[in-house]
Amino acid sequence: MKTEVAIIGSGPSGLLLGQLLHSQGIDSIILERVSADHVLSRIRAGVIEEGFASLMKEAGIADRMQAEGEVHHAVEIAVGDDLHSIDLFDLTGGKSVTVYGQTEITQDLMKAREASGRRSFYEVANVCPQNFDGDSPFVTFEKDGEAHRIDCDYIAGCDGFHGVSRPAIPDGVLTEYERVYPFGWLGLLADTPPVNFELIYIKHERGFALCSKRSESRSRYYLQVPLGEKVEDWSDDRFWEELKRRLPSSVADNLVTGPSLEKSIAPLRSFVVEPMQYGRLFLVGDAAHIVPPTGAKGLNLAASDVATLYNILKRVYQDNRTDLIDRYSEICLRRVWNGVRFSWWMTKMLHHFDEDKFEDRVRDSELDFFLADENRRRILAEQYVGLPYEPVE
Ligand code: FAS
Ligand code: PHB
Repeated sequence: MKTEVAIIGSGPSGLLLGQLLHSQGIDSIILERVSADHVLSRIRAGVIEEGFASLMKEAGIADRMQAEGEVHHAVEIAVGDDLHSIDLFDLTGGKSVTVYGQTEITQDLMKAREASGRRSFYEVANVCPQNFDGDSPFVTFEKDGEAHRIDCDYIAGCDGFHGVSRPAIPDGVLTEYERVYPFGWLGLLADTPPVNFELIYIKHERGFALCSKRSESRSRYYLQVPLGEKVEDWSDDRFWEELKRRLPSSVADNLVTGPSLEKSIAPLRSFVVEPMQYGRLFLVGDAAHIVPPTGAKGLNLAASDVATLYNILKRVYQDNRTDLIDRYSEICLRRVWNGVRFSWWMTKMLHHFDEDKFEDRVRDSELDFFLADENRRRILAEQYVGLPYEPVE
């Protein structure tokens, strides 16, 4: 088989890249290790930056997000029983975020991929990117026990943190930066009306909590739990009781509980690999970086990587601007490190760490300092709505 861009991974990064390339008449083949249903069963991100929303419009897949997504002009931070509103719209001169689940985005992208007629292979095995340090890269894989080879111009490694693309780069090329946090997030999804219209990030002595949503009838909640916790030790009742104890009293009475549709524990880490490319192989999204979800940046950073790679490849195919190929990693990493820093900062300020009391008090003081003043709240707001995408010129 031949194509212009071989894409490994059919998560949001791979699907969005494939759809944008298709909009410019550039062919791609997507390879995915699991079934489409399995990809859709993962409950992940919920907050979309304006840059991502614009990209979805450019890809022609924004209709349902515009109809069903919920635009939010503010976000709230609870410190113990005090609720602080961060007026994103006022503080950023009119910017907002959209609440629209990653599952819905992936569903919209899969539907568009099918309509585009571009080739995708699910439930493949032994995917192996090869010869990408030369001019004729290719990818081999197996499907139903049969071996296949895709000859291509470029390979996009959109295969997440546990994919094969990053490890395929020779030893000694990559530098890894990592921070593993001493806790995880226990997430619960339920068909119950959300406790609050705005999202609430809660700093509490018992641990962090987050009140989010997927719609006005479907809630998404998270509790900070120690490492090693098992989801089977958390009954729905235990989850709801613990969440209620961490909620500020002004909203606790609004909590509507119900049976969980999904419950899982996600470990928290910060991770970046440099560079994000090698020859004709590009690392995109979670294949190159991971952030703790406290800043709602994971999926949004994946989107800005896709925007950069798409804009480079568009210029390569349309204007023969092959000089831009080597700019991908440098452009992506500037925005990635801003997102990594913001996610680390929000995680550090809002979570309960068991280290020495001095660090805890310094963290309390830092959060109070930024909440206490409009100009300092603006620093938080501008990063939460997302920094601008860097143009490719
Ligand atoms: P993904 O991991 O989504 O997709 C990679 C795809 O590649 C997967 O479908 C995988 O099956 C496939 N793949 C892997 N190896 C392969 C191989 N060898 N061959 C073929 N295919 C292969 N972000 C937020 O903003 N907010 C959140 O609340 C949030 N919660 C999260 C919870 C969890 C448990 C995780 C893991 C992530 C969370 N994230 C969150 C981040 C998440 O949304 C990612 O940023 C987003 O999924 C990134 O998309 P991709 O880069 O496409 O990677
Ligand atoms: C979610 O709704 O899943 C969500 C929202 C905001 C975050 C993290 C997760 O920061």
